[in-house]
Amino acid sequence: MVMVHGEFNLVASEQTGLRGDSRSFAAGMIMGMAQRDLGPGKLQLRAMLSPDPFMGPEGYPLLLATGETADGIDHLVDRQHPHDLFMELSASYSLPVGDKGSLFVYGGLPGEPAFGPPAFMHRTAAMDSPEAPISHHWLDSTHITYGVVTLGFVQDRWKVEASTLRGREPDQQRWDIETGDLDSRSVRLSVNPTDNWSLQASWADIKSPEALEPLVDEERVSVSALYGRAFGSSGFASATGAWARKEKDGETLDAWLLEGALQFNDAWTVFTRAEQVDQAELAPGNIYTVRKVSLGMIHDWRLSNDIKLGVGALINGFDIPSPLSASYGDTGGGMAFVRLKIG
Ligand SMILES: [Cu+2]
Repeated sequence: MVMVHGEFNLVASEQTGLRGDSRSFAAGMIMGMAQRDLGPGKLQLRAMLSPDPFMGPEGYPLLLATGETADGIDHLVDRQHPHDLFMELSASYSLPVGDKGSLFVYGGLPGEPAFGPPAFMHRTAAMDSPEAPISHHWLDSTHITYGVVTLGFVQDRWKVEASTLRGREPDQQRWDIETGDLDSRSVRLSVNPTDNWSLQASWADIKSPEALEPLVDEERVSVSALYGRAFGSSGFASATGAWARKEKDGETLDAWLLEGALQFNDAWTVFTRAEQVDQAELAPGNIYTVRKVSLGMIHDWRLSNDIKLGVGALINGFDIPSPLSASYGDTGGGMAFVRLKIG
């Protein structure tokens, strides 16, 4: 079996205030998956590529977002970093065990270790929004990890996994493949109590994630719940609730996320997200709890069975405490976008 899926967004983004900026960019991904029986089990190969490197090393403006670097010298602040060209190149092999169980091994260069909810671009409640969450570096930024091996066991509705991984985040060279020791680890327990719910709790011990702070290690914990069900004849309703904690340099930093999407029918989808993050990088030396909400919609036109063209927009609201708020001025923002969805 072979499957291909692609999604491309052309986005015009504006973030207002003293630390805002505006720019247009292309984002998205193309994903291919192949699966076949091999011996007593199943082999799966996955490749996922992103056009993000074309944005340039500084990514796009996103107030209150931090993480990674554009030049290897300064932290990216109030911007979302571009993703690497290779988001995933992985192989996995799973072996049935007993009646409802299976044992699997997964390796990726890059790949996604067993930590957190699915990355935002793969969550049903988030995938219609072209905007990255500001909680990305708490919940799901490990989705591109250059070197990961995971061993997992599935029993009916339960799954337990353990990963060994390279802790360092991708560097500012977005076109290459990086290597290094698998110096970090994570574990995750997941359960789908009903067909509508998917819950997970996970923990990670990450060695030297940031190139600019090589002596700082991080411990992360996350808990999340995903909900989904059909809506009307062709729509869906979906939601994510997540919390994560980062322990770093003696500091405890929490992030909360709630997001939802409602597809009324084949044409109309509304989506929303609310986040609260304890941010230590917006004003070095201080921790501020900042909040953001987004609300958007998209209208799709079906061009063929497998291809949809959509036009959408979203608006942002920010809540920034003083005295930090003085450096931001009058914040606001939004995006307008055109999307091509294939497969
Ligand atoms: Cu990411």
